[in-house]
Amino acid sequence: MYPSDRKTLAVGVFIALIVIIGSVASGKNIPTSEKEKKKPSPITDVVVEAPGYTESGYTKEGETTPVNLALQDLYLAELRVTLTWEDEPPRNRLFVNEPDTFRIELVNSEFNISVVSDEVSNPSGGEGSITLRANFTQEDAIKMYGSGNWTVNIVMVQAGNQHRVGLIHIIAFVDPGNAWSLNVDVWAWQERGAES
Ligand SMILES: [Ca+2]
Ligand SMILES: [Ca+2]
Repeated sequence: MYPSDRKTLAVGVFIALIVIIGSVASGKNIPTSEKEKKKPSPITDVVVEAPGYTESGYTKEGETTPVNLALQDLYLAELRVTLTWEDEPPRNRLFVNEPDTFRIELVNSEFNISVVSDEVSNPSGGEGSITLRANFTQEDAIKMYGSGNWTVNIVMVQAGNQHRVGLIHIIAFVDPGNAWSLNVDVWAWQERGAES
């Protein structure tokens, strides 16, 4: 190999290196959002209602009943969770059944989501109700698509006992817990190609 050939080779390697370094650097400089724009989003801006859930059950005082929601096939836009309950009627007119207190939690452990309601007591002799709402951006919906980890926890905080009218501190009958109804309304970002 002649000295002049070596020089040519060295220059060639040097140019190749510049090209490689240049392409890596320009790749890094492209903002993520611009890269994403090149790929069409799987969803549109339209929000559509999806099938909801209705469940009922009974939870003892101090216990939690988890209800799993199968939402993996949706690009979630909004979840609205409503718990309703009615305390048992008192034994007779001489008794009062003190209100029961619930709390609900909407949880997705995979995405560190935990929306917790206040603790709510039913009005004496009336129906208690708690509603939790969670909204998700299109970006979040795309990230969470496919997650099967949605759970609503129904927490029976306290069941107020029955006592004789006027004798608040003397328990006549222990209230062990309460029945409830759960309703989950679901809205999702419409999938591209599903427009009617
Ligand atoms: Ca009660
Ligand atoms: Ca009760």
